Order: sequence, then C-alpha cells, then structure tokens
Amino acid sequence: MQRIILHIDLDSFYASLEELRHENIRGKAVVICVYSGRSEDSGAVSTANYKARELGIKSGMPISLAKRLAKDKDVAFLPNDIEYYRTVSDRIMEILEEETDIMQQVSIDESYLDVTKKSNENWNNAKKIAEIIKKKIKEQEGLTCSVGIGHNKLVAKMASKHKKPDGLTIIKDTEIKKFFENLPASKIHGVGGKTTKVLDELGIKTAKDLADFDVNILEEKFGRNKAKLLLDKARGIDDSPVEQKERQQISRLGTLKEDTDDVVTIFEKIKELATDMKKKIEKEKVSFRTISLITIDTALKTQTRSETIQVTNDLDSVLPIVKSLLERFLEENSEKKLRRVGIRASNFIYKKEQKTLGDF
Ligand code: TTP
Ligand code: MG
Repeated sequence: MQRIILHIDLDSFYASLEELRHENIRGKAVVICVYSGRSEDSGAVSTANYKARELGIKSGMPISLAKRLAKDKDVAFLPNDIEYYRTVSDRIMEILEEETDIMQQVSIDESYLDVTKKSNENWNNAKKIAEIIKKKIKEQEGLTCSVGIGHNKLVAKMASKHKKPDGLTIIKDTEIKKFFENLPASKIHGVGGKTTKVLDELGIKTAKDLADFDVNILEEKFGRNKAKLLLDKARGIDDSPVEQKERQQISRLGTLKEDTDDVVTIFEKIKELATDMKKKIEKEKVSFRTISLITIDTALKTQTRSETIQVTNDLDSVLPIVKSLLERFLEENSEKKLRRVGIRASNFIYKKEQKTLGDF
C-alpha cells in the first residue's frame, strides 16, 4: 500500500504571532530573541520573519550580529514569549487532528499527518485536505503555513520546505527522482554541516550524485549504517511511520471585550472558554492533574499559574480553583489589566491508564 503523508510547518511562527498581536510592527522586519540577560544584547535569535531574513538575519544567530545587520534599517526586536506561542500551537494542533486519523507533532510548529485512509489513497483528496488545513489555520488563527505532501515523511518534509511561505507542494513517487536531481546534498533533510563537508570532499554536490555514488566508499567514510541512511535519503526512501502521540495538554485562550482587572468579567470569559474545553476533554477521554490560569496583560506579558489537583475529568469542579488563582493574580498585580485570558488542563491520565489505577 502506498502511504500519503502531509508535513505542515507554520511560516516564521513566533514572528508571525508577534506581528499579529502588535499592530505597530505589522509589515516590518521582525526578529524574536531569547535574551540571556548577561548584557543588553547577549542571547540568540529565535526566528526572524521573511523581511528580516532578507537582511541575512536568521535563527540561532547572536542578537548582537542581528543588530549589526539591522543597523539603520527599520527592524523590530522582541523578546520571545514561549507560553503564548505554546497556547496557539496547541490550538493549531487541534485543527490538524480534526483532519486526520494519525498525527505526529514534531515541534512547536510542525506535524506529520498520515492521511492514507482519510484521502482514500488519492493524491487529489490529500491536496484537498491540505487546502482545508491552510484555510482553517488562516481563518481561525490568521497564520500561514507551508504544506508538503509525499508518500513518506522524508519526502513530505522536503516538499514543505520547497516553497515557503504559504506553499503547498506535492511530490508523488514518480516525481521524486526529478525533484532530487539538482537538489544540493546539503538540503536533504537530516544532512548536517559535518556530513556535507565529507560529501563535498568526495565530489558529491547533489542528491543525485549521492544516490549514484559507490556504496563501498560511502561505507568506508561513514560506516555501514550511516552510509545506508544517506543513500536512502538521497533516493527519497523512508519507511518510518507517523507515530501518534497522546496529547499532554488542552488549553483555550480568549480575548476580553476590553482590557480589565474585574474578576467577575474575567471569570465570565473563563467559564465561556471552559464550555468549549469540556467538549474536547470528553472527546479525548482524559483526566487531568494540573489546572492552570494563563494571563496576558496589556503589555502583552504572558504568565501562567498552576495548581496540582486530585485527578479529575470534571472541569466545572475545578473552576473555583481557577477563580482563586485569578483573584490572587489580580491582588499581586494591582496595577495590571488583562487583555486575554486562558485555561489549561495538563498532566493527563488516559482512560486505559485510569482503569489500571482503579485496580489498585
Ligand atoms: P521553524 O519552523 O524552524 O522556523 P519558523 O517557523 O520561524 O520559520 P519557517 O517559515 O522557516 O518555518 O521553527 C519554529 C519556531 O521555533 C520558530 O518560529 C522559533 C523557534 N526556533 C527557535 O527558537 N530557535 C531555533 O533555532 C529555531 C530553528 C526555531
Ligand atoms: Mg516553521
């Protein structure tokens, strides 16, 4: 049976999220940083939007270097707010889950979906699923993503990288050879800097050069296992399954009608979010051991306060705990007003596991 796999990767994820919520930086070059705190500019770049990438700024680069590249240009530098990105990521992963039977999230903004069954083993249907996903993410979260479709994870990943941002690329098995022909070997997923250097020394420039290379020489250089892996990769071969992982948290985030520090108004919003979250908890058949309140103030600072509780699947029963977390937060931050608020249930026990616990 021929599998059909989708790889989805959000475009300049953290930077796009910040652009969405800070009107004043929309359309500008944006750089998201993790400041180490040692000196004003020490730390590394998390990501840069596509406009900032045109200046040569990219993930992993020291902030000081990024600032040099941005000198005299209109570039916004922002600290990263991982709590916020995680919450949006959770929502996006839920959208993806709705469109497939098997999903494997591999990073905060990346997932593989096995749509073999859902698409009836039909490429056109798979493309339609990809289009629905892109539309839903755009409509519900205001974000673009790039999707790759292939008959395994490797090819799907290479396809999503092929056209970014907002791409949709299909590489059918009959097209792999052509796609890989002129592809630099360094662009094969999983081929890093060190390997590229050795390949270079061997005169291997493209994926095709690698695929056609003498296996004995590769084995001599890399050892038997890695040589096989490299050859498979260069030929677009990958048998690894899309592995469904159990979800570890469910969260909901909402915007308040106006910035406020009024407990009653904020708690009303929390109850509204809880109604939707309850449906998801029932559907997933999970119980949870931790409940959290997520607050985003008018300066867009995100904070999370959590409480460990007795295992439950009844969200209503723990809403009073969320309320007291909120009251405490407002007491301790009397100068702050909230713009957004959220709740999260985590530390899950799945139904199967629960039965075992009950046996004790
Ligand atoms: P990526 O998907 O690698 O990058 P991206 O989404 O910003 O851009 P692209 O359009 O090329 O996909 O990573 C997802 C997020 O992970 C990214 O927005 C920020 C974070 N990240 C880091 O914090 N450090 C890193 O070195 C990388 C690569 C990513
Ligand atoms: Mg991305």
